Amino acid sequence: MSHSPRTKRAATVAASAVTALALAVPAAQATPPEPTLRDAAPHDLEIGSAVWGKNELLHHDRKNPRQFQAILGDEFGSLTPENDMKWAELHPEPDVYDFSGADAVVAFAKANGQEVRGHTLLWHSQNPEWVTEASASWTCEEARDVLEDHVRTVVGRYAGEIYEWDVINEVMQDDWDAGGVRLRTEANPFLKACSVDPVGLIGDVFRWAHESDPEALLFMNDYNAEGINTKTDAYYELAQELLADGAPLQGFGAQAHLSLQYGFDDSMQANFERFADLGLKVAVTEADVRMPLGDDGEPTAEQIATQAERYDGLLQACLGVPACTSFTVWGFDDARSWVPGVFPEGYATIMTEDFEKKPAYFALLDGLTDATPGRSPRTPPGLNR
Ligand code: 9MR
Repeated sequence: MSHSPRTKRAATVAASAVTALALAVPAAQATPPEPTLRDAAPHDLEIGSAVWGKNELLHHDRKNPRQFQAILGDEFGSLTPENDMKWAELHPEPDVYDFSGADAVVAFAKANGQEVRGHTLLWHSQNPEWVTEASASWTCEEARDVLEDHVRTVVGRYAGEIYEWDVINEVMQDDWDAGGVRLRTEANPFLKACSVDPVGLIGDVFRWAHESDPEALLFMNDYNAEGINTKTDAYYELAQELLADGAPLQGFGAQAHLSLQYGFDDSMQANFERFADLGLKVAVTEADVRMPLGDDGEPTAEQIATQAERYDGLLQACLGVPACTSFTVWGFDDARSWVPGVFPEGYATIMTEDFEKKPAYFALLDGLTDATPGRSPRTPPGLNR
């Protein structure tokens, strides 16, 4: 499947909607359809959302599933399976794969003319029990075999259907972890088994993925990776090492899980630029902006306004770098956000539980609308990047 030129939502959808409206009401009273994020986005930038295929597309676990799906299809040009392509979901037993959730996301995307970001192939979290148990005694050779089989099976199955893959996720420790910023050779079972040469293993994971789907852009991805800091310095070094070794690394993703408890790192665009200067694409892969809420569970007016500014700051850093190919929010409504389950914070997404658009939504819409050729450094339509 060819990914370019990127198709904006089929004009026929809008046309048929207009026809239906015209039949229903006199033309003078017909209101034009509201603009959407995907329609406002520059032609060389995908605006995406995470979606949990098993819960939201197959089983409809949460409220207003029809409205949720309508918005998901209308507003976004790209989908990331929030959990469906992780090991625990996809590969629950050594010889058992369950593609149901992932297939549902890919099918929904196809039906709605959307791209899919694959997430993720090598991570220390959400691994099935059999991996955790077996890894205690793995040799590096055994770990490599298990990983190679998984990568080739999964990437091969969706070859041609995925435009970007988060190949490695959160492989770097944080400042505050024991040992500081360095590869997670303890928490990640595969890197642990191959701790003698973890970079060699990572390079091979990129090679296996590339051989299985030569069209997909292959990314490294992490949180706390927005600005220039010790963690992104380590990624910058890792990227150079992998590229020098000929590994098909093609992108750097900053997750962008922000909280209003902390400031905004103004070095984000400069960080993206240094990775772009290495020849990589860059992306905002999991944006949300959470905040501590009052006793009534509500944000203040000031928090709501600051949240909109933060979303805009993330978007502008991406828009300012032509190599930024996608901007994905980690879910678009508060009812489905991962945040309240994990933090005593909330209100992290761009729409309320009832799909009311927040100022953060309009900040994104305005930012995308303004990013037309001539008013931003993005490539004019028709020119190859
Ligand atoms: O949103 C995901 C949530 O439903 C899962 O329970 C959680 C498990 O770790 O993973 C969440 O997604 C994470 C993503 O895969 C990687 N970056 C951090 C995201 C939020 O935790």
